[in-house]
Amino acid sequence: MEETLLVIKPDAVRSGHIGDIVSRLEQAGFRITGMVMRQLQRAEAEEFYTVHRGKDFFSGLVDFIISGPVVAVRVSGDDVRRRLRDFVGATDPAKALPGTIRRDFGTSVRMNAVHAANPDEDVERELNFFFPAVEAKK
Ligand code: 3AN
Repeated sequence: MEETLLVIKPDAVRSGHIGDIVSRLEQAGFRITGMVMRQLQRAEAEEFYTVHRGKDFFSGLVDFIISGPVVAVRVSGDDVRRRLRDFVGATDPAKALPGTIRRDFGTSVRMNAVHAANPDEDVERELNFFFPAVEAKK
């Protein structure tokens, strides 16, 4: 069984879509195994998005993700890393397929409602960022 991470971004939290997004996940059969609301500090956000350091959109991305609280959701199931990415839709909401979360709740490439961990990057690192593994008992 796989685990992956979805983050409901500040735009979707502000517009009151936490429940809609969580509900859609459940209706589609995704199993939610963790959830936490956090206000990220700048240094934490820079660390979370470390793979994008140096890109022209990096500072705008960090400014946006710390502009309000986010909700991190751990999702578990067979092949969920790939399936959740499909469910979320393309980075640009205008190009995302009908019925996807970004198409319905995103408003721009930056304000695209959710982040879904990229299966080609370090999903475990992203999960640990929001859901740190409890240290094993000695
Ligand atoms: P995705 O989240 O679809 O994997 P990435 O990894 O290319 O997309 O980009 C990470 C995040 O950075 C995106 N979710 C988006 O919010 C933001 N982003 C990507 N490209 C741009 C851009 N050209 N302008 C503004 N923000 C961007």
